[in-house]
Parts: sequence; C-alpha cells; structure tokens
Amino acid sequence: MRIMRGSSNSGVLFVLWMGLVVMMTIGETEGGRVRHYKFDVEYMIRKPDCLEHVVMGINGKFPGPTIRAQVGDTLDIALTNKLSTEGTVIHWHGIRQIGTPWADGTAAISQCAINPGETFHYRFKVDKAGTYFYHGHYGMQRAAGLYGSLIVDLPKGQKEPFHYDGEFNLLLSDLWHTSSHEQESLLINGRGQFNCSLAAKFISTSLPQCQLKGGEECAPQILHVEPKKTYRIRISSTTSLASLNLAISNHKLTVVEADGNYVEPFTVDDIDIYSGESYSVLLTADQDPTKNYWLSVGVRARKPAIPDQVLTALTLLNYKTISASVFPASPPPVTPRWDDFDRSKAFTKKIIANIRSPQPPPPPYSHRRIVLLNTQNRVEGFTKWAINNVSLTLPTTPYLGSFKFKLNNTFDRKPPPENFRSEYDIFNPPVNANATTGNGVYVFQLNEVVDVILQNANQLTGKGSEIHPWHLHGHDFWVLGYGEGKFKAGEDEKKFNLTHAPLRNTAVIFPYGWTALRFKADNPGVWAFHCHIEPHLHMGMGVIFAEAVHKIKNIPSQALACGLTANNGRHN
Ligand SMILES: [Cu+2]
Repeated sequence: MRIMRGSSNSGVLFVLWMGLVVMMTIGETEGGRVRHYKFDVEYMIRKPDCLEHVVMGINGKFPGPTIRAQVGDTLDIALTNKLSTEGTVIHWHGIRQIGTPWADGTAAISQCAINPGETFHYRFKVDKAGTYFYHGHYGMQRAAGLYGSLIVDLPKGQKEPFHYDGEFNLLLSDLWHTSSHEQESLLINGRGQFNCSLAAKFISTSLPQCQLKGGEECAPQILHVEPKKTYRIRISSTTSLASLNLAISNHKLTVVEADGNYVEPFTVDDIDIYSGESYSVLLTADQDPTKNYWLSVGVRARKPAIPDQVLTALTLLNYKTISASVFPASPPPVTPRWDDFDRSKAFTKKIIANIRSPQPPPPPYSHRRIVLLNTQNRVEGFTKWAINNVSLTLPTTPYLGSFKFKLNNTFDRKPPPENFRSEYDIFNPPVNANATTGNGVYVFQLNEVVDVILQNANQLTGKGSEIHPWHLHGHDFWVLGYGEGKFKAGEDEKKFNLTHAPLRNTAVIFPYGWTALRFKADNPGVWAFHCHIEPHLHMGMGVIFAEAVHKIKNIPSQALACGLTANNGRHN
C-alpha cells in the first residue's frame, strides 16, 4: 500500500482555480478503498491575513490538506504530534464513527490527547457523502488554526439529486490576534486581509485599498466561472466564535445540502452559517459576463466593534470571459444587520429534509426527553457556561477507557440533571449565578429514542441572550422545531415537524428560544454534545452522552494510554 501525503501543495487552490474536482486517489480497487494519510501537526509562521501569525498546520500547510474520499472508503490517518509541549487530537466533524467511537478525536472523551512525538492512527469508514471538515478538539487548538476540509463523494455511478458542472470548496474560519483579543480576521480557505480592504474603493472604511498582486499568502482565492454553468459551492464554518453570512453580488444561491444531508432546495440571496455547520449551494453563472462580482462573508449575531463596520472577508466571482483583475462595478453585498434575528430564524426554518431522497423521517415518538438549560454562570468567581447549572470539566481519564475497564472513580457517577427548575425565568439574569462543575454523563440504552430540548436564557448581565450552535458527535439528529421563550411540553411538542425534519449534526439556539432535536442512541460510544463556539465549550458548555457502552468493542489500547487507563491500556 502506498503511503500518501494528505495533499499536494496546490490541492485546495487547484479545486478553486479549475472549478474541477481533484480526487486524491490512491490506486486501489474500486469501492471500500483504504486511503492512507500522514498528518504532522505543528506550529508554523504564516501570513494568512497579511500579518504574521503563529498558526497550527498540518504537513506544513494551513489550513490542513483537504481529504477527499468516496462513500465506503476507510481513512487511515497517522497523526504525529510535532508540537513541543502540548497534546493534540483531531475530530472528524460530521463523520458518525459507526463502530469506531475511539476514532472520534475528542480528548478526554474518546481518547487520550496524543503526546508530543507520538503518532496515533485514526482509522474509520466514511459512510455518507457530504461536505465535512476536521479540526482540533483539545484546548483552543481550533482557534489556533488546526483544521481542514473533508469531502466525501457518492460511490461511482450514483448521482446527487441535483446537477452541477463544477465545484468550489470554501472553508470559513476566524483568526484572532494575540496582541489584542478584540481584533479578528475572517478567513476564506485560510486567507483574509486584516490591514486593508479589497473593496476600500467602494465602501466607507478606515482601511486602505489592498495592494495585492495575487501571489501573496493572503491574496484571495478567486472563483473562476464560465457563463451559464452551474457550480456547487461547498461552504463550511469552523470559526472559533463568529456566526457568519455569505452572499455573492447579483447571484442567487440554492441550498441543497446541510451537514452532509440533502435538503429540499430553496433559493436565497445569502446564507447564514454558524460554527460547526456545512452547506452546499448551487450558483448559476447567469449574470452579465463582462463583469466580476463580490463574494462577501460577514459577521452576524455579534455587535461590530466599530459601529457600521461589519467585519468581512471578500473574494471575487470571476467570469472567465474577462480578467480576474477587473474590479466589480458595485460595492460588495451588505451583511444583514447583526441583530436581525427574525431574518436568521426565517433562513434556518427554510431548511427541511429533501422530499425525494431516501432520508428516514424521525421516529414518531421518543422514549425520553432531556431539557438542557443554557446559562452563563459563575464558578469560584470565574465566568462559565453551564447546562442545568453544571459546567462541564473533562476528566483526566477518557470516558471510553473508564467504561471499557469499568473504572468507578474517574468521573461523577451521578448523572447530571435532565431538567431545570420550572420557576427559572429565562428572560432575566439568574437569581443565583453560581453553578457547579461536573463531568457526569447521560447514559442511554441501545436504540433509545431521545429528545433534547435546548433552552436558551439570559446572559449574566441580563442584557441579552447569545446564539449557540450545538454539535452532536456520533450522530445526525432530526431538528423537530424552534420556538420562542420557555419550552412548553404539551403545547410545543404538538408543533414538532415529524414529517420533514432535517437531519443535521449542528443546530443553533436563538436568543431566548428553544430548539428541539431527536436522535436514536444506535451508535455505541461516548459522544460529546456541545456548543461549537470554542471558548464556550472551554468554559463548560457541553454534556456527555454514553450509549450502549457494553457494546463498545475493539478500542485500540493506543487510545487509552493516559490517566487511570494507562496501565491497562498501554500497548506493547
Ligand atoms: Cu455557545
């Protein structure tokens, strides 16, 4: 078997410049191939937004190489930690890890962090076509730049339920400046402009016009299109904090995929995208081919630091009929107002399951309902996030190992609360802001159907309620509905969408609202369910689901070489 580096130098660029699919194939028989990758994780000095930063990269690349595989393939990724002092892991976001819960890449949950100098083999099957990505899941390594794209194609001969002539892949992220936490850049495929604007000539901004020649690390990757052709644009967001909106001047976007699931197509001028989500949109190059157009990504759901100056990332949609250096004739699309949540909800509610694809509807009932109140709290004077008043602190021994070796003292054996006090007023600051820390787990039986109601609430200051995109590992869930205020069991469950509920792996909760999800505990493992805003997770905004743990088999000892499982689990 040939060992192959994750990508060539031009991998991502090539996809964009040619508008074509680049398969990183290794020559094996068709279907069920094993694709080998060698990933070296290290710090590097780069200029992703034209300023020098220390970023995390893989094999010398930032973002990491794009993995492209086919349904049924097995990925075998030998990940070597080349950092000098910290551990690392990589989570394969959106891949359900059916039968391989130890390969989910969550430190202290599915495995031990990989120590400096060590190599860990992630080996798992990709079983569903779609737009995914991977990222660090230890500390704040995602914010530091540890991420890349993972795209799974349908098996040969199978067709998507929509047509396109070419495709682009846009991985969106945010980059924070160590000198000041107030300063941030948005990146498209790891590229942004911090100290200048590509559109300075067209908008009122204090930034100068960018003077880029095109070869710079921070020069935007341009989307080159042919008139009349239709393109699939894959868009995923691995931001550490920002909620985003993407628009392309003069062009409509038809949403066809969300988190690796086909949705009923709908057409919009722009899309909202929260951290942890991915979409495919179709764009037809049907506008005046003697012009170029802006592609703009701006921040939503957070007040701009400078009033009326929404942080944006820009690139161009270039009709190949003219030079890419021709400026668009008009300013970039304006990002919708940051606090227009009615608009955000209207977009999110348009997403329903594709009617013609064989996606299963949710089971008509659930066995159990867990209501999770999201609050900002104080623990020993520090601001934290808590779920039903418990702020998650991960144990030193990974849960998977604790279950495998039946260890009783490695985490809180008392399960966390399944509801919150009925008198809690979600519209006002907590009467008592103190929370406790904990690391107990919600335990599910095999095939138990579970409803989760995510209940949003006030912030500590009482001056608002933030958006939180919740991401579930090991599963897709059905989104049964969104509502305002406090969830009212009898009344609200009657409005659940049980016919066209979309399958997702990430769902947002809106300010002062609730979101209802349903999933089937059919994947033995220990799975994180958490807010995908990295600092929120870091401050305790997550819970742990343990599912049919007695059925978990074949955990490689390499995954458990730490904490109290180190002796039992040490291989060799
Ligand atoms: Cu959050």
